[in-house]
Amino acid sequence: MATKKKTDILLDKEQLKASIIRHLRSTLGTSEEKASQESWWKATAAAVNEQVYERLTRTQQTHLKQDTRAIHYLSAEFLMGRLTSNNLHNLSLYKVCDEALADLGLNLSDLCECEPDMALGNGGLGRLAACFIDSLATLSYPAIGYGIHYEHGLFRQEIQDGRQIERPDSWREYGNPWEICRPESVQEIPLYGYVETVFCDDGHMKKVWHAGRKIKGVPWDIPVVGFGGHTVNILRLWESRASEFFDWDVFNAGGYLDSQAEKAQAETISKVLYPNDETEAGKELRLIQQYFFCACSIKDIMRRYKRAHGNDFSHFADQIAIQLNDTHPTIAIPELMRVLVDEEDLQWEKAWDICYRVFAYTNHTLLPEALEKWAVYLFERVLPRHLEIIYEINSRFLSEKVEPMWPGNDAIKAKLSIIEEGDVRKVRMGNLCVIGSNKVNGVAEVHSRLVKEDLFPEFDQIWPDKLCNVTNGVTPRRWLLACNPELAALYDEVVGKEWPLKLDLLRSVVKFADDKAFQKQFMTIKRHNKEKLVEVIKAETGIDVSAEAIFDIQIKRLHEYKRQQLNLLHIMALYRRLLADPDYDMHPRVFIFGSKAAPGYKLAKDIIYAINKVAERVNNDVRIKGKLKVVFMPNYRVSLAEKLIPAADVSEQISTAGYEASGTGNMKMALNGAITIGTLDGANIEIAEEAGEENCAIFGLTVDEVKALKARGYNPYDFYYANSEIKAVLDWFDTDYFTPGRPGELSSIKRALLDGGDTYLALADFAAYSEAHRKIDTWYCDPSLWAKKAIINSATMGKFNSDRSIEDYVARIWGLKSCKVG
Ligand code: NBG
Repeated sequence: MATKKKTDILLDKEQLKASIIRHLRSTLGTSEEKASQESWWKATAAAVNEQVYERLTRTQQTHLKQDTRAIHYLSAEFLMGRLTSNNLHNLSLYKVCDEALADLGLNLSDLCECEPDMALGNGGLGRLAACFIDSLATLSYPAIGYGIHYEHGLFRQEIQDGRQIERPDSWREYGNPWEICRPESVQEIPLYGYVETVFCDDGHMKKVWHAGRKIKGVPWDIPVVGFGGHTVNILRLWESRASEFFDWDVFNAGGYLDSQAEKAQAETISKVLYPNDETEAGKELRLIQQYFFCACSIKDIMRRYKRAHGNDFSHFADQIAIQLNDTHPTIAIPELMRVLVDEEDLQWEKAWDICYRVFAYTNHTLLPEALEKWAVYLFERVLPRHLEIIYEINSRFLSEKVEPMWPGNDAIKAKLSIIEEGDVRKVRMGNLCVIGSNKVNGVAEVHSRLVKEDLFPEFDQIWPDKLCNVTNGVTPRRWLLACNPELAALYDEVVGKEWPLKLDLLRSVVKFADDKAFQKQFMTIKRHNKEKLVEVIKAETGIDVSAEAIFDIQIKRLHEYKRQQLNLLHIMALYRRLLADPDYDMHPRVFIFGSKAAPGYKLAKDIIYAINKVAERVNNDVRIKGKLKVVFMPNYRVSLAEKLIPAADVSEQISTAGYEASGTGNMKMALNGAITIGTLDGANIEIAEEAGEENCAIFGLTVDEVKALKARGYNPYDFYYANSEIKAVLDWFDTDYFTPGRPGELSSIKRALLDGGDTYLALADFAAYSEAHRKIDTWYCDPSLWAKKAIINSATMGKFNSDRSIEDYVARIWGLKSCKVG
């Protein structure tokens, strides 16, 4: 028998069983007789961790020895979801574990349900970061994710009488077996205070920041297991604690908040994730949160660099790449400048050269309200030295780059300046990011084009090679292998077991798209997934739906630009048609929503309420013979997405063209065999290119048409008066048809669509959307045609593997070498 290599998975079923029982007793302090499901889950995680830690150590030793360039991914959000099944799959231990637990009378998927989601993110941006660190480890790149160890992740959503209620999410109330505290790497972070100019003995001038407070940053490491289990990188999340440090002189001189409040503030920094993904919170706390995790991370990066290179910074930019995931970590740029200039005594030019080579920035949205700006007075108080550094960066930028290109042009200077003038002067974090980064990327082709043409055209003129594209991707390990085991097994059989690494291999399945036997296999799997979802829907909402129906799913944050309201208008229109003619020709359809609204976003919450009220009425109306059902799944999150996505027939991707930077749910649903009904926006365009436009239901205004319509002057009343169905549906909102005895409760939606100007052109796209739905219906009524389209969609999504995105980042931005762990 061949001897096992060091990297082989060492555990067999008996060993794993023994390890789980050992941990149940010695780590959890319980016994087989008494143990709860939760204890069994934790014991299982502990047993798996024996493998994980061993590989983690080996990875770290290898990286230290090889001393290769590493990527540091700074992100305020990492939406990790659950880790148990993911880690088991990536270690190739899932099957063994399943069998081991079955022997013990337990069920692995039940145990996985004990794990709370790590919901340390809002939506696409945070989930993308999670997919990226999975891919980085899978591809053996030295990488570390840096973020915030929020005590409470995104709120838990309850629905009461149709309305969203926010409840705190306490994901680690009873401990999380996948994280390790690292007190040996605690950092101290300064805040507030003042800056002093001192003259050194050698005559040069130096700035000294006397902090008013210091906050302790405690790192928690989450191992990130690459597929195949060779590389285990880490995600390092910082938790804030009050530090003993307190400067009475500064405190007395400044007359700041009382000391108790400041202590509480120290611990508040990592308490909650801001539940806005596309609006500015405008709070001091948020700026401090950003600075806190960036400063901790820069210190950590410095410590590790110095361990290998001492005070010789000439290799810094060769060794270190830092990616800024959106503008949230922008403050890392002036922080690195501060450390290099003030603490390491580097010349400004030298330090700037390093910074510029180290940083790159990803833009995730064009929505102006999401491009962060912080009041100058806030900076002055919280980060006085950083403000000086920002001024210096700005003045050099304006005189060295802008003035030579547009001599004497004050308008351009005002536009490109990091400082926005006005009643309240502001720091524009987006401009700072572009000026301080060597590359700036958008997240889908069309988005990157708009970043160049509309958002940063002058920056593109100054640096023609800086702005680029890296289309998003998703990890096929979580979003196919783990969440859709039957389809994964079918692909194993047909294309071999390499596809989770080389998703392009699925393309060879296209040749079976017409094969009746294969169609049957494929659609039987979809049917099973739908049947499982029927149970989940019943358990979560009490609503009965039939797996016979088309499952039409829209899952994403609630935002007007994503246009859940358009979906709702169409549902109401279908309902009207059915009421007018109960034999109206349509295949039974279940519309499923999953969505959280930012707590302060009133209209978004009204839309959730309206969906639920329409659902109540529609679902209980016997006249329509069950042809239409509407389901709002409460508390949409990663683990729920894993159940919804494999069961989707239709994927709703209906944003106003030009507004959805990319989307990633669109990729996941298509990969699992759903057909996209979508606009030519974000990654939908590339999905349609890959799958073929004939296999998607593309509709609506294009980016250029949206711009043209807006330029002409869009009047939603034109559509209201011209289209009797639109008028009838909108007028319905003013009645009490859906809210008996309470007319007008849903009127805010009509108002936003008419008097509010319908910013996102829902009425303009309604007719085309409705037409696209008819097309979907016709296709579905031809099972073989539908199966063919579904198969082609799934088989052609190879491009949207996040491994491909990472390879693009490596080639276009980071210049890393992979580092195999033996
Ligand atoms: C989101 C976009 C999505 C995109 C993700 C990941 C923000 C600010 N942006 O379209 O809205 O898929 O980022 O890039 O959350």
